[in-house]
Amino acid sequence: MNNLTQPSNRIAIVGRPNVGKSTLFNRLLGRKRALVHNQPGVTRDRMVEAVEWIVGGLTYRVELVDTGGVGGENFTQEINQQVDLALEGSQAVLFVTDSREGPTDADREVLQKLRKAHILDNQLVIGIANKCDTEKHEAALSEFYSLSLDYWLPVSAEHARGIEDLKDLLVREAGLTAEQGPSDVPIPIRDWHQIAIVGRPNVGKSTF
Ligand SMILES: Nc1nc2c(ncn2[C@@H]2O[C@H](COP(=O)(O)OP(=O)(O)OP(=O)(O)O)[C@@H](O)[C@H]2O)c(=O)[nH]1
Ligand SMILES: [Mg+2]
Repeated sequence: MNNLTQPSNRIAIVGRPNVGKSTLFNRLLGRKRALVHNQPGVTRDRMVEAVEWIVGGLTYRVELVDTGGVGGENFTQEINQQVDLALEGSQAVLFVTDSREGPTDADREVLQKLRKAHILDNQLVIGIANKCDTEKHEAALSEFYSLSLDYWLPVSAEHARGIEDLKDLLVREAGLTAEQGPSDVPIPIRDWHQIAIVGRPNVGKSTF
């Protein structure tokens, strides 16, 4: 956890192994904290980090929770407990899947277990069809609707696609609480045009 004070908005990221949970966690955090690897079962322990998001001109302090992949070979007691803990008190759950593989039996099994344990009863659950790196991958999205979650979003955690839409949805539907800031509310950067200053070293970019 970094030095932000007690955020009240908690969002947990769950799903079977290797679907990109930690990549999404890092992307939503804006920094690389969780280990990402192309082998399943990399995340073993729950990781909690706080971040500030600016959405619609308001600041939201959010607590993000990454979890170890559940299901299949890694459906260990230890990881299940981590997921239970992560989901406890969270306002929203991001259920991450791999859009390239479509909904798998493992996805269904994880969801079934979470539902059976009534773990998803009180939270907004957003399905994330991850690895939609290009528009063409989004065609697979409708296949996921049979999993009956509140929402499904096409996202590429690796290439930062769909991330702003996800934050907008979370703020709108999960009832996240904005900071009570009077006049110091920052203006969201994405409403402005951004200009990058580039050039070879020592030509005065920073002075400019
Ligand atoms: N093409 C593509 N690959 C991705 C994307 N997000 C994650 N990956 C890759 O998927 C693999 C698994 O990513 P992780 O973030 O470690 O997955 P995880 O769900 O945290 O895995 P576990 O911790 O093992 O459960 C890595 O090789 C990532 O680079 C994405 O949006 N597009
Ligand atoms: Mg991980």
